[in-house]
Amino acid sequence: MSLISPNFPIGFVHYPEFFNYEEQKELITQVKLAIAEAPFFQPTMPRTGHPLSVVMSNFGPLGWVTDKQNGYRYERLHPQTGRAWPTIPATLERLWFAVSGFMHPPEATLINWYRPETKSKMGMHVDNDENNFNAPVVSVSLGDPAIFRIGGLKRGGPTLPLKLCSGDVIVMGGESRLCHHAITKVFYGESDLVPKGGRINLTMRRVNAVEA
Ligand code: MD3
Ligand code: FE
Repeated sequence: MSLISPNFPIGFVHYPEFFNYEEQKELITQVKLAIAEAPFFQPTMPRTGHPLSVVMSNFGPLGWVTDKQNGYRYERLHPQTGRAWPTIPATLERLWFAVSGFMHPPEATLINWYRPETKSKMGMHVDNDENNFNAPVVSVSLGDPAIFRIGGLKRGGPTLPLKLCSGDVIVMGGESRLCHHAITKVFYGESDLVPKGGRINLTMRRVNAVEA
């Protein structure tokens, strides 16, 4: 079932429990395999070098990275191992074609781990490091539930909350694609899905324009 809220920006769709528990376990297995090849790294803010509260890795031909020196960008190689990112699991690629309405494959799947030890959250931001805003962003939530908040195109306006639970999928297309959003709270310790606890979010994106 998909839910479209009348108060949310046009193009935002929520699929509560798109993946059942067994499928969620399988996705966690895929994440563990990927992390063995491409370990979680600590992203840091451009210029200040201040650490983000989540740790990250990626699947796909491109991975989103950030550090003090070079800031937010997509890279083909892991910042520490210098190796290519693991390929996007078939289950996620199938999800993309099922819900994105975009005929070209995703190029990047960011893996965010919200750790219980650091009580990770994510501040208000816009995803605009891509060169293709025609494609939506597709995200999968796994593990502890969280409060996601979405605002408008401009910073500082009103925001609306949505609780994201394990197995939920959200699609941010249309006008929602460039809206501000944040993870303001994680209910740590509620789920036993993630081996070391916390919440894993997988965010699939198209980075480059589609060639003619
Ligand atoms: C809404 N991740 O990685 S869900 C991110 O749960 C990010 O880890 C959050 O924001 C998380 O950038 C939020 C995904 C999400 C991604 C892109 C969006 C929500 C969005 C773009 C526009 C509006
Ligand atoms: Fe985001």
